[in-house]
Amino acid sequence: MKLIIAIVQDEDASRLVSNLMNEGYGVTKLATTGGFLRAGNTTLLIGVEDDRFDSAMTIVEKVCKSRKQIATSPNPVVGASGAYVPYPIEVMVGGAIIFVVPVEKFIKL
Ligand code: 2BA
Repeated sequence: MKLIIAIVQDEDASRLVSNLMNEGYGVTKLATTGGFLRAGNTTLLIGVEDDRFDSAMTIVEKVCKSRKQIATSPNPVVGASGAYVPYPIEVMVGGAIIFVVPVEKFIKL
């Protein structure tokens, strides 16, 4: 068994959960915050049997799109007045950041 930890954009999260649930996967959805943009994103925990891993990944790839996002720089510059001025930056976010972890045991009590 494997645990897929998928960090996805909020816009994709509902559809991804629905598509996974429709195919019989167990999913846990966590509201998370990215360290760089300090903006909300969604982390899904998906426990899958090895023989269903590829098909779960296919669903994630199909649903999660990468997007340009305009955000306020987390490192503001010092303006002429001496004040810290936030400035907009463009970053490419997503489709998904994925960690795959082997599961030693799956216990359901
Ligand atoms: P954030 O940390 O808010 O990062 C959002 C996007 O900002 C990143 O998209 C990337 O395009 C950009 N970015 C991040 N750090 C940067 C930096 N130091 N300089 C310039 N641009 C930077 P993604 O790479 O698609 O990451 C989306 C979210 O996935 C991240 O949100 C974070 O929550 C998570 N993530 C990414 N890599 C991770 C890792 N190695 N470990 C844990 N979480 C990770």
